[in-house]
Amino acid sequence: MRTQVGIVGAGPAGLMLSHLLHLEGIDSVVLEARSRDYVEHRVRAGVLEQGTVDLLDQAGVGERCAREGMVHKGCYISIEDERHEINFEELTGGKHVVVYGQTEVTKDLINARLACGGDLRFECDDVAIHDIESDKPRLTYTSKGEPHEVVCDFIAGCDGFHGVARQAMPASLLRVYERVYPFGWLGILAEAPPVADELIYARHSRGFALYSMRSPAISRLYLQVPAGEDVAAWPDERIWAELQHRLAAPGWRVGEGPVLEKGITPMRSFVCEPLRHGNLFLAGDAAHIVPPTGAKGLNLAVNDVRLLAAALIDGSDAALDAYSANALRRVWRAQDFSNHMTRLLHDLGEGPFAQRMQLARLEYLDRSEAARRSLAENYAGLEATADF
Ligand code: FAS
Ligand code: PHB
Repeated sequence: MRTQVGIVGAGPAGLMLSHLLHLEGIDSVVLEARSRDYVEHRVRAGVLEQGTVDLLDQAGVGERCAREGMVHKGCYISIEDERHEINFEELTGGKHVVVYGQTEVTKDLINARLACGGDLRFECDDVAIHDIESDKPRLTYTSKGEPHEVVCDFIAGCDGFHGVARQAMPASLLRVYERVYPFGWLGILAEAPPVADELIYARHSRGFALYSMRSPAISRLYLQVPAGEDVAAWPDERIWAELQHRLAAPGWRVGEGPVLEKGITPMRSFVCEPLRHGNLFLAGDAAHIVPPTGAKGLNLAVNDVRLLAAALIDGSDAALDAYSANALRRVWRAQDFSNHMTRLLHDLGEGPFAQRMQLARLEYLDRSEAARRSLAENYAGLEATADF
């Protein structure tokens, strides 16, 4: 089998890349290890930057997001039981974010790919990457025990943090930067109509909490828990009781309901450089992980493939060479912002001085429009450009 771009992974990065290339007449094949059903129902991110929504629109896959997405002009920062709004629209001259589940973005992209004859292959086993330094890199995999090979001009590794693509980069060339946080997020999806009009990020002496949502019927909530915590230690009643504590506000209670999904996500900051070796390019979680406090994971993956698609469409050595540095510029911006939000709002376990520093930063955020504007422009998303 022959194609122009072989893509490993049918997450937001791989699917969006395949579609952007298709719109410019470039063929691609997407190899995905899991089933379509699994990929479409894997609960992850929920906040889309303006730039991500714009790109979905430009790519002709934004219609359902425009219809069902929840436009948020800001978010709340809650300190103990005091709530403060950060109004993105006022502070950024009109930008907002859209709450629309990653599951829905994935479904829309898969439908769009298949509607125009896209070559998506699910349940591919033993995907392997070969000859990335040649001008005919290859992908091999098995399907139902049958071996297959795809010969490509380029390979895009969009297979997430635990994929094979980053492992195919020569270890001697790869620079890795990592920070692991001593806590994680216990996340639940609940059949409980949201009772807040915007997300609530809560800094509380008992630990961080986040009130988010997916639709007018579904809430998405998170609690800071120690790293390595066993989800079995958190029966639903205990989760709700803790959420009520950390998200408390006068005359307001978290709306409770049946818990549909529950899981713990470890928190880390991770970047590998460079994002290209030979004809292998990395994008999304395959190359970098941000703590979800800044809601940047999905948005960074989409920004990477916006830049990678442009480079592959251009096809010149200069454009292909520039991809790594261009994408990493925004990756480090998002790393700094996500780390800042994580240190601002979590119980860091670093003692009383760190706690007072945190409260001083939160107090400054409340007092300074400049501080709020900086948070707002990073959260809503900085301008998408050819080199950033
Ligand atoms: P993805 O991981 O989404 O996709 C990679 C794909 O490659 C997967 O479908 C995988 O099955 C496939 N794959 C892996 N190995 C393969 C192989 N060997 N062969 C073939 N296919 C292979 N971000 C937020 O902003 N907010 C959140 O709340 C949030 N929650 C998250 C929760 C979890 C548990 C995780 C892991 C991430 C979360 N994120 C969140 C970040 C998330 O949104 C990612 O940034 C986003 O999924 C990145 O998209 P991709 O790079 O496409 O990687
Ligand atoms: C989510 O809705 O899942 C979500 C929102 C904001 C974050 C992280 C996760 O910062």
